[in-house]
Parts: sequence; C-alpha cells; structure tokens
Amino acid sequence: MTHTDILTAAGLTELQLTGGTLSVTTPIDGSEIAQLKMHSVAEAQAQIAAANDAFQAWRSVPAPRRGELVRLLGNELRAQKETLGRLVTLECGKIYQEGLGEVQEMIDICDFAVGLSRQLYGLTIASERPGHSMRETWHPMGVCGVITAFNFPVAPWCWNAALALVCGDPVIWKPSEKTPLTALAVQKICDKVMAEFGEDAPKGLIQTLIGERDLGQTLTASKDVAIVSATGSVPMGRAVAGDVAARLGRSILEPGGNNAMIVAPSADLEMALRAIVFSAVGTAGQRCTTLRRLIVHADVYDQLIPRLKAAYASLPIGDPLDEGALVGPLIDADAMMAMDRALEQAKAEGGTVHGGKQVLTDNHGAAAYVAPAIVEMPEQSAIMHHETFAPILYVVQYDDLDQAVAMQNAVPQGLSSCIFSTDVRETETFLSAVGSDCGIANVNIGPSGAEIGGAFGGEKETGGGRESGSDAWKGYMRRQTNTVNYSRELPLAQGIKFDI
Ligand code: UN1
Repeated sequence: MTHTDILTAAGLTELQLTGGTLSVTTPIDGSEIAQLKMHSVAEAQAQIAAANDAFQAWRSVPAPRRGELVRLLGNELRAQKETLGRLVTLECGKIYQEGLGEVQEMIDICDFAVGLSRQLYGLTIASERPGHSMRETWHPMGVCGVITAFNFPVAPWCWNAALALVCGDPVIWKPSEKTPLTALAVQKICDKVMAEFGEDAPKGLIQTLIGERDLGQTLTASKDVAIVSATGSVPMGRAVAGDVAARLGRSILEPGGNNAMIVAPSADLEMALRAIVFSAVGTAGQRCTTLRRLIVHADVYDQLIPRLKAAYASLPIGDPLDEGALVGPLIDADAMMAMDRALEQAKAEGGTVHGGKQVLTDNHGAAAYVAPAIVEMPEQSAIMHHETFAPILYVVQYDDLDQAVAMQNAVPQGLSSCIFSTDVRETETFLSAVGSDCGIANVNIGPSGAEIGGAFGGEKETGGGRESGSDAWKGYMRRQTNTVNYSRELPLAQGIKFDI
C-alpha cells in the first residue's frame, strides 16, 4: 500500500489533506503527507461554547444510553482496526503490530466504558442522626479537554473520551501537531457514530482542534473547560497544571516516565530478556512506559548483558509498515539529536555505549532510524535521572535489594517499574510501602504495555493523574454528598444545641 492509499483507506479526503499551513510528515521517510488547515483561537472558543451547549443536553441522557454511543464507537473501531492501525504507523512511525495494538487499546477501553455506564456507583453512609440517610452521588462534570502526544496518537484520547462520554462530559481533543491525521480519522469515525446514534447525541459532543500550542492553551485557560487531561513532556505538564490550577480547574496529568527494571539473582533470565527488549525498543523507545534503566544484580550481570547485546545486534530495524521490522524510526531529526546528546553525556559520565548510531541513511530520505543503544554505566549518574525519548537503555549493577529499590526510586519521575524475581520475599517487598514509588509496579512483566483495566498514571513528576481503568472514571465526574432527613425532628450534627 502506498502512503496515499493508507490516507484514503482511513477516509481522509484531498480536501482535508491540502490547502493549509500545518505540514505533516511521515517519519517513515520524512516526506510530507498533508498540509492541514489549522483552527484559530476563535474557532477553539467556538468549540468550547458548542461543547458547553452539548453538555446541557448530554448530562441528562441516562448513563447506559450514553454507553450505547461508546458501544457504537467500539464497533466502528473494530471494523476499521487495520486502516486506523496503518495510519497510526504512517503518522508516528511505530511498527504496524503496535499500531494495531493501539487501536485494540481503544476498543478495549470502549468495552470497559460500556459496562461502566451501568456502574457509576456511589456509596451509602451511616448517619449519626436518627431518621437521616447519607449517600454519595456522582454527576457529570462538564467539558473535558484532552491533549495528547505524538507517541500514542489515539489510545490516550480514547481512554479519556470513552470514560468522559459515559460520565456525561463532552470532549474536545487537541492532538499533537506531529500526529493530527489520526485524530482527523477518529473524529470522522465519531461523526459517523454520532449520526447513527441519533438525536440524543448533541452537536458539539465530540470535537477536535487541529493546530499548535495556542489551541491547547485556549483549553487550559478557559473556565468553561471543566477538566483538562494531558499527556506529554514534564514541561508541558507543568504548564498545563499551572494554567488549570490558576483557575482552580481540574487536571489529569501524565507527563513523562523514567522506568526501571530490577533483575534479581533468582530471575528467569529468558523471560527477563524478552521483556527487556520489548519494553526498551518497542515504539523505538518512545513510550512513556519505555524501559530506560536496567538495574541488574551483580551475580547475574555477566549472564544477562552479553545475551542482551546479542539480541540488540540482531534487531530488524526498518520501515514500520513492513511486517518484519521490530524497530521503526524516531519521530524526527530533533529526537535523534536529543538521543545523540544524551549518549554523549552518558559517555562523559563514564558510560560505555553499544549501538545508538543512525542507520538506513541511504534509501529512507530524511527519516531518523537509529540502532537502539545499551549503555553500561558505572553508577546511576545525572543522565539517568533524565527522560530522553529514544531507545537508550542504561544498565547498572546492584548488590542488595534495598540499594536497587533506592536507585529505582531516586529519579524525579514515577510512572512504571518492575522486578524480575522468583523470590516472594523480594517481589512482595518491591510491591510494599517501602518498595517502588511508581503508579505502576509489576512482577515478572516489563514496565510497558499496560492493560486498560488498571488505572494508568504515576507519581512525582509523572503528575499524579490516573486514566483508563479501575475507578479513574471518578476524575470525570463531580462527587456530591447528600444528607436526607426523613424524620420529624431537626437534630444538628455533632450534638449542637441551637433552640430558637
Ligand atoms: C504512553 O506511552 O503514553 O502501557 C502510553 C503502555 C501503553 C500505553 C503507553 N498501554 O505502554
């Protein structure tokens, strides 16, 4: 399939793809595939107004009926899984299997949200007063702005949108300016699904803003956007958090990760090896959950690391649309330069670099293909505290578990973490209050590739937000405490006497 075929199959028309000033390139060969028209700030404001109108109606549609819209969305995504998966690959460069995986993640969260639409449960609470009842109810919150990053151009939107929609909230999506085409294709799917759903889906329920940072800032600054959910870099997270906090709005943040794996002496090294390679080089090292720091016990270091280097040496790097490739390109030349700079700093801090060079320079135009790097470090130095969005795996040794856990927790980020060990004392310690400080902590599984059923997010500079499964839906609703007096008296709480 040519690049044009992929765009056409995803329903994108000539009219949509031309005539604008936002140049979209594919990382596969660096060529331009579209010139999109960008929304203006005034249009963003009009979308916010339309979304608020939609909210007036949508909040009163019964939640299970709202779930029906998300069920239709999931069905349409199933039908278009291959075309959308291929577009994800074309636009962000992850291999086709991972493009498909991302669409599957959208389908999974839709299924989850459909069930959830009948389970937006509150509590009943024992009242201290006779003839009184207390309960907690959950109500729709308002417009939800969703800001997403290039590396997962569609799934994080869906984690947010599927929940927000069943919770009664309209959604406005500001995708990364590097990956707006997948957003356009998904918006088209949503338009079709809303038409099929009928009148209950108000105009302005699901919208997309194509353009640059000023549009995201319009969302974060507007008091009419009740919730802003943002995925991206730490500086971006700080900016969003600041803007939203300044107006006392609600934000759900997932900026950055710097994830580690501890390999203990009892680890199944065969399993660890496979998990390391997938989580360190998958999506060319450009996942928030990518494995960046490998902390290996001194007793198994010499068994594991030579095998890891051999596995890296035989990794098929190439066009991510080719089924044989396991490593695609980086998003652009800037990413490759950031990788080079990090490797230089690692060397200056005493590291020994294996791999990490640009490859496939002959026949792939301006693309940024690199050989994933393993960097053996004498200790966890400054560069290892920094998230570089590229396939760099730093490796250090440890002697006892406390030291390994301290190293794992010493970085500013706190998204994902894992231990490979068959010793229950070690694994339970790792998962305990004195273990990993991350939002995600796994045993005998890599740090990436989370299922949608759990809450997704992390601590410290990862922002503290939770999206996706478990009770993350509560972030999209407002909680109300209700006390009802069904007696003929008016007793005050805390036994206060106040007779008039
Ligand atoms: C991200 O990198 O922003 O756990 C999201 C994972 C995927 C999501 C990653 N399910 O790796």
